[in-house]
Amino acid sequence: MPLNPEQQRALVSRLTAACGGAYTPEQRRKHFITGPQWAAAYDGNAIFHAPTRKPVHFETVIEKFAEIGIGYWTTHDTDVLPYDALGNAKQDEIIGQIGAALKKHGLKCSMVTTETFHNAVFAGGPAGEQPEVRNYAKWRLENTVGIGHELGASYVVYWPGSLGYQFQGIVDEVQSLKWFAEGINAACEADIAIAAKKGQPTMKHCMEAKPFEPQAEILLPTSDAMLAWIFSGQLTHPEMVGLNPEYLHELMWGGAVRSSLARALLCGKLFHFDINDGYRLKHDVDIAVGLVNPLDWLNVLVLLRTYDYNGPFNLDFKPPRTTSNDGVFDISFPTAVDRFITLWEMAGEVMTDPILSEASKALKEGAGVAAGADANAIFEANKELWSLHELMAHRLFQILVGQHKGRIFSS
Ligand code: GCO
Ligand code: MN
Ligand code: MN
Repeated sequence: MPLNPEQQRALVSRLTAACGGAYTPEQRRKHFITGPQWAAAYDGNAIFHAPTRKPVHFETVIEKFAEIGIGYWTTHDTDVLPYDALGNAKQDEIIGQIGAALKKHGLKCSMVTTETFHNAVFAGGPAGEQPEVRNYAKWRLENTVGIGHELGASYVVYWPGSLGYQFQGIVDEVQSLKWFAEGINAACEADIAIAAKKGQPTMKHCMEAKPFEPQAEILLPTSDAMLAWIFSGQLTHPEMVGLNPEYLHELMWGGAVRSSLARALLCGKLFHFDINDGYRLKHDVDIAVGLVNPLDWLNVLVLLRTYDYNGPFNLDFKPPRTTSNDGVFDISFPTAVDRFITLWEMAGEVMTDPILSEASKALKEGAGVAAGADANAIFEANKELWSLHELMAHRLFQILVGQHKGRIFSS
């Protein structure tokens, strides 16, 4: 029977309830899950494709996040401020309204970020040749740091999306990287000054890499490139600067996300994490967490839990163009949060699974043979042990599909 839009929404609600498995807002709030203004307000536009949803105001986003149980809100400066409000009394007024909305709904602002890519002024990048462009970009970063302090945020993110270039040999890459550091240095200095004045701690400054969009070549395409840059000696406060890797961005260039995160953890620089999903070597589709690579996501969370990552999990995904305005808050956000929590809990099961624990321990103990420089003897002594790798992979699959609890799929 054909359904009118009202009946369609009723159907969506009924089937959502029939899915079961939803956590309560209280359970959801126990996790450091943060919701971006821009993700909720994304109108469905894409290159070649028109918007499919109406604009959504921050008041609505904050109210809906509170209802769902997302305890933290994040934003770009220009998600909420028109350009002509930046840095003046109008900005103060809007930031005041945001502060009041957050308070009213019991949310906190965890992170702020500067849009240094959309405006035409950034056509040549925020760290381009012209001093006035770079000074403007610095001012925007400093202004955002001020907004962050005003709203009580602990993190600032930098995604230098348009720090890209289309022709080889036109920009001086070394110089550009130095100019880029000058911008972040200015933001750290502003942070130190404001923090001292307000008696607040300084923020964590988090670099986010994306390998190959929107322009042709990117100077800092991966989290590893960002790490090299952080430790390059160009930063005046490298201790304040770390990473905000995004799951999909690390996958896009063909890397293994767990290994990218491991390198960030090793350096003590995993400050913030953008969570989503998608495909290797494709456009940045920003699909919601767990819908493409649930097994990989489970493994990522095992790693993060093993090394006690306690920073934010930022829901940086794009609700699909086929989801309605109502669907964004009825389906996209609650189901993304719930899949994350389920995977988080399953990661706990992986960590305490007796089969995985025993196998892992045995692998680390080895055969215990005293064979010195005899490669063949070492191999022969250990060769049955290595079969455990494949068994452990099977066990992870079983945990993912619930088979470790005795469920089988034959009738
Ligand atoms: C992307 C980027 C952005 C950044 C945001 C924060 O996928 O396009 O990840 O969403 O996270 O701009 O600075
Ligand atoms: Mn991101
Ligand atoms: Mn992305």
